[in-house]
Amino acid sequence: MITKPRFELLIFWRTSAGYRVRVALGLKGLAVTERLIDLDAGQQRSEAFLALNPLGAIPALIDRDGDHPEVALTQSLAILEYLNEVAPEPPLLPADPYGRARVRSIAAMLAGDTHPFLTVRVKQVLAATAGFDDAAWRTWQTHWITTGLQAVEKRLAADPETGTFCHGDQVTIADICLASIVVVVRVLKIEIADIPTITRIVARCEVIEAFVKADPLRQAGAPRA
Ligand SMILES: N[C@@H](CCC(=O)N[C@@H](CS)C(=O)NCC(=O)O)C(=O)O
Repeated sequence: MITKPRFELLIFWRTSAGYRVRVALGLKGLAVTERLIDLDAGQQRSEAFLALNPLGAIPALIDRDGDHPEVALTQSLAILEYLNEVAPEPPLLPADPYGRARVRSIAAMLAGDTHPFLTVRVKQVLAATAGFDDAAWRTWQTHWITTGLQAVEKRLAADPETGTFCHGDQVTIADICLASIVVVVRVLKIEIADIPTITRIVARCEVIEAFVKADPLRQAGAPRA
């Protein structure tokens, strides 16, 4: 009998938040099937998807063997914490409270205070209400990515807790969030100056198989170079 993988991930090829979950599942060696939600076709606002996530955003994750297989988990940071609890190895958070707070804070700078400005729904409102064309949207995206990454760079470069990765020498949720913004920068072909620490850390992440396999440009539906 063929059994289905434990997890089902609702996702698109080009998604920073979904990339985070792909990486975490890969790091933990968890089997997953993917269900495509085409953001370009607006499927995130279909009635069926809104029933799973009323915000109309991916990723959403179903844990078929979890306590609530009928519910789709949403919000990438909550999903990463969930995966870290149901599959503790390798840990994606430090063992000490200060370390966990530092990692969650860096993750929030990226996933909470940088990424949302770059989303399709923000683009659509700016186009409809402020007359944004493609050039204005690109200026907007470049501004918010630069602001977020340069703030994280300052923080990482100045802090002795920064090691091979954002926090010491183990991959944490902070590294996953950092790489999730850098891969979007690459897809958008935007150059961000003065981020040497980030560049070093992400290069180190990107020799790890789970990061390589989650690369948006390797997913089904991605444009061919
Ligand atoms: N805070 C959410 C953000 C989710 C999000 O905005 N996802 C984007 C793709 S990266 C999306 O679904 N956008 C669709 C839209 O804005 O219409 C998370 O971390 O999961």
